[in-house]
Amino acid sequence: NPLLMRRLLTKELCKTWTVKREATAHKGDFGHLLIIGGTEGMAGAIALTVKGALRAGTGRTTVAVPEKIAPFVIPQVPESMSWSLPAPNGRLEKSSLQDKVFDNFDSLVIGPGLGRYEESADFLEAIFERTRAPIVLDADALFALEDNIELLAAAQGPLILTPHPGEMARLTGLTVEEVQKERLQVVSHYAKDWGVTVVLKGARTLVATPDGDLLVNSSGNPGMATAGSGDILAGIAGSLLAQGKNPLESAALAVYVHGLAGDIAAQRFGDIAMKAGDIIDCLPQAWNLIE
Ligand code: NPW
Ligand code: AMP
Ligand code: MG
Repeated sequence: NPLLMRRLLTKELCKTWTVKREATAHKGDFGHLLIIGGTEGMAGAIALTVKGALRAGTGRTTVAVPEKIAPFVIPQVPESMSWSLPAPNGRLEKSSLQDKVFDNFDSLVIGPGLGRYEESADFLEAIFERTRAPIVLDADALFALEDNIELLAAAQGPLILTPHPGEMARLTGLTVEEVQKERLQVVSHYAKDWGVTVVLKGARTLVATPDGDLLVNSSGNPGMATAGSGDILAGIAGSLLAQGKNPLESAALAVYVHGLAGDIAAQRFGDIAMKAGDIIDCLPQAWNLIE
């Protein structure tokens, strides 16, 4: 019974999980994250994901985008390295990966602004074949899994899925209303069934693991119901995976700090005016409260 296993995700819990930096630390100690996504018309989504990751302590970040949007994404994130990938018709597909080697990455994020294409499922599978690193699947990577959920089994390392209720409904075949009515049961059931960590977003975001852990977030506010909000969360979670945190801690700490940054942004700008970029700008203050 998931209701018996649930815990409140609080600042005190998160304080036990933050990554401590030794005086002699170097960037190699904090992992290398590869972020893949973006398409024409959604260059902003992938930029927000990278910015979220950069404000979560990753040692090194590489962003991989279709060549057409690379000139618009890369200048926004000078701290990140980049791959400008060939993308026929602007779509990332299997052949876009060429002979790229994935061995040096400690974690991946796939999906923000990726677009919804027939080629996307094969693209995902080709990435799964190339790496054992843990992966965050968000946004259009989740769309590619609709009717292809068995593809999850092809991943060689642990997965974190970060659906909003609409994406969870698509993944499960339930309606949004059914997902929302039984959020705790639904997220716990599918985390076990799929063997992955599932973050069901929205007011009181839930984090469920395959072995039955269930956390209920206590941070966040409706000002975060704005475009790009979730793209940032995916970057933070990927960053924590790169830093060696396990999927539960990465997902939960990302959810909490993202919500806390959202709460600070709502205080500063108001829940009407705040935009996703404000959540990024408030991440430093949020981390300072958790450390
Ligand atoms: P509705 O609207 O209420 O009927 P989609 P997306 C539902 C990129 N972005 N509770 C909603 O239902 C992303 O990265 C780019 C209940 C609707 O059916 C993706 O790649 C940006 N229902 C791509 O856009 C900024 C909810 O889900 C559906 C719900 C598509 O992602 C924006 C909408 O979701 C965006 O991040 C909730 N809490 N939340 C950029 N600047 O480049 C959602 N729904 O169709 O999955 O589309 O989330 O916008
Ligand atoms: P996405 O729909 O992918 O952009 O993700 C939206 C993000 O904003 C998720 O992290 C949600 O948990 C958060 N969010 C959206 N609406 C609310 C709300 N009413 N209360 C708290 N957090 C929210
Ligand atoms: Mg999203």
